[in-house]
Amino acid sequence: MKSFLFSLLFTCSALALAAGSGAIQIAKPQAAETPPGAKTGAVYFDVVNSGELDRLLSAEAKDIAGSIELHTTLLEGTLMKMRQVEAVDLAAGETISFKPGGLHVMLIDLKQPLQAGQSFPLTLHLEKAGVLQVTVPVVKRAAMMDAMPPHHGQGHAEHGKP
Ligand SMILES: [Cu+2]
Repeated sequence: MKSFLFSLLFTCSALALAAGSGAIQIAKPQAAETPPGAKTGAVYFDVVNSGELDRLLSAEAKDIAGSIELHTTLLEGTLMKMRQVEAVDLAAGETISFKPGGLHVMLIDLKQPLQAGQSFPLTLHLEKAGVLQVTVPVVKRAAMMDAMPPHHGQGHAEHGKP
């Protein structure tokens, strides 16, 4: 009985992986290099949803970061502040951009600085598409599209921690 349950679970997760590679595609994944001693970093990408409405629920990269949160960036007065979001809606047929100054995947408690030229695996959990594996290259800050907002990497950004 136990082994039957196990193989059933295994089959389900294999199906989820196959579904994940279909309707949802992750394009242009990248993370900015971080200065020595930095405890946080951010991952950006485009989510191309060619299927029905889905939601990005969470992400993990256990070798790289102690924890990961989904963040959005809001302008409060003249200050750019990051806020954790529970999930990110991925509308049917839309491309949702995670980019500097907007939505991003926040790497918290980095185990080591991110160095340009490296890459690391990131696991994304989606409500319908299941589990997606993404390889994220680390790029030089200057190579990021547009300018990085000043709140990133300067130590005064809030991460919802006491
Ligand atoms: Cu953030």
